[in-house]
Amino acid sequence: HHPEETLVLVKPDGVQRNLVGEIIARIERKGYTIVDLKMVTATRGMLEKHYEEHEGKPFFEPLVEFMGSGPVVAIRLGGDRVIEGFRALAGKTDPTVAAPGTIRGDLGRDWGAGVQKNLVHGSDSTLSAERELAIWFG
Ligand code: DAT
Ligand code: MG
Repeated sequence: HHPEETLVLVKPDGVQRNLVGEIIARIERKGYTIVDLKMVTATRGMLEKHYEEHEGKPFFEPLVEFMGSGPVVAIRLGGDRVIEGFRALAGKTDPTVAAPGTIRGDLGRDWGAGVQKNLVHGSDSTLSAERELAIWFG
């Protein structure tokens, strides 16, 4: 049992680029615990819920389409302050400017679709983590 849990997704670009092992290795080296893990192709319904805070924004539709374009790896990750800690490991949303040393900064770049292909998702608060873990792990 962990004091805090977060939802991590390796997005379709991470799976397609064979970076699942690299990303999981970084999470494990940091010391967090993989509590549960699965590969899943998300339904539109799941993605609309997952990204409900972004509904109505110009990038919402392409984001939902991209996230459903192939399988993702969903991870229930545990550890003290893991929500904040994984966000730090992931780096800034835009991989072009994400700091070297972070997942997005080391492994990501702009592939012509703006900041959409940024390899990973991590919940941004305890409330989001609870809500998102329910969507992906029931
Ligand atoms: P994060 O994934 O760092 O929490 P977010 O919650 O603001 O970022 O946005 C969710 C995802 O939506 C993000 O990973 C990539 C995409 N996105 C965010 N801002 C965008 C923008 N201005 N243009 C295109 N895609 C964007
Ligand atoms: Mg977010």
